[in-house]
Parts: sequence; C-alpha cells; structure tokens
Amino acid sequence: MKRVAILISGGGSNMVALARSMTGAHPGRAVLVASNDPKAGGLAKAAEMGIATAAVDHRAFGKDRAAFEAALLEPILAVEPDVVCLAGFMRVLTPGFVERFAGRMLNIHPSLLPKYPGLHTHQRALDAGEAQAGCTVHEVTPVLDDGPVLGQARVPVLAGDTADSLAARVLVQEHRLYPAVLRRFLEGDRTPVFLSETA
Ligand code: NHR
Ligand code: GAR
Repeated sequence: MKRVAILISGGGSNMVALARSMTGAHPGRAVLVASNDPKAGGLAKAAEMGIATAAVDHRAFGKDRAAFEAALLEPILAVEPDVVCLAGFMRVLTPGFVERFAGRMLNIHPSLLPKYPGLHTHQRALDAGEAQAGCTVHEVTPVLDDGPVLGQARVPVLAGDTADSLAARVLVQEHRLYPAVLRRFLEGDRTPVFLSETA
C-alpha cells in the first residue's frame, strides 16, 4: 500500500476527493493532511475522516521559507510518505523541499497548463477571452506549475461567467481528475489522462 501525504491551505475539497478515493482495492491510503494554515477548513474534515493532521503556520517564520519548510517537513517525514499531493496548497516551495520528493510530488492547478501558471488563473482566462478552461495535475518541480503533465480536464467558458462561476465549474472536474490521476500514478502509469465535462 502506498502512503500518501496531502498538503492543503484551505477548504480541502480536493483533499476530501483524494482521501475518499483511497479505500478498498485502491493502491494508496491517505496517511497525513498537513496545512500551512492552522485554520484551514480541510484539517477538520481530515480529522473527521480519521486521517492524521498537522498544521505549521508559515506566518510564524516571516520571510524564512526554508525554516517554514523545515518545520513542515517534520510531520511529513514522520509518516514516511511514498507520494505527496499538493491540493490547494498556497505556498511556493523551495528547490530543497521539492527535491526531497522528486518524481513523487503532485499538484493540481486550476488552469490548462502551460497557460496561466501562478495565481488568479480564472480571471486571467476570462480576460484573455478563452473559450475553454480547466485544470491540470502535474509533477512538482522547482519551477512553479511547470512539471510534466499527468492529466487535464476541460470545461467550456460560458457567457456571463465570472471568476467564481468558472472556478466552481472547474472544481467539479478537479474532483474527478485528481483521484483518477493519483490512482494511475500509484500504479506506475504516468501517461497523461485527458477528461472533459462529458467524458
Ligand atoms: N512549488 C514548486 N516548487 N513548484 C510548484 O509547481 C508548486 C509549488 C508550490 C505550490 C501550487 C500552485 C498552484 O497550483 C504549487 C505548485 C501558490 C502560489 C503563490 O504564489 C503559486 C502557485 C501555487 C501555489 N503563493 C504565494 C507565496 O508567496 C502566496 C499566495 C497566497 O498565500 O495567497 O508563496 O497554483
Ligand atoms: C482548487 O481550485 C485548486 O486547484 C486551487 O485552489 C483550490 C483549492 O480548493 N489551487 C491553487 O490555486 C493553487 N495555487 P480546495 O481547498 O477545496 O481543494
């Protein structure tokens, strides 16, 4: 059984989708949910699901990202994860942290990468007049939102969309895509999977 640690910053809906998927014959189990924000709503959800949790408040470390990451690393290493999943995790990670989990750290990003890496992706897609939007699961490398693509799901941009309405449509697909990619990844399959709203 592969041990999966999940890093979150917020509500944790992707974390819940991943954790729910990892039951029965699934090759993985969620062994830790960790957050940089002690108030992240996902921590309580994880605890309710019986998953160990950890919180390391990045604000206590000021601008010292390496010190924050050293503190975050402790509970992660303690559970000996095979794979680390970023799921709405909002702190850029330094190369030192990323390299510890090279080839076994995934992220879900709410755009069709390589378009719109970084923040505020939905507003940027709307401002550019895109007809389609979506989400991408990729391997995490030291370069932000840049690693090999493991899967993408597309949605249409609809007339009258706002960043919030588009984000909600994309999030439904995130909850399908990330569990599908993680299962394949744990089975050793890194060929990308492509989903759309209808298939
Ligand atoms: N770290 C590395 N090295 N590589 C990636 O691909 C990463 C990563 C850390 C997080 C998630 C990412 C996303 O999917 C992610 C991918 C945060 C920011 C950011 O600018 C950007 C991208 C992502 C996550 N964070 C600000 C910071 O100063 C804080 C923003 C905030 O708190 O709201 O770290 O989009
Ligand atoms: C998701 O849409 C995720 O793709 C995005 O934040 C949301 C988290 O929701 N991630 C980023 O923007 C990373 N920078 P969740 O906490 O409910 O999973």
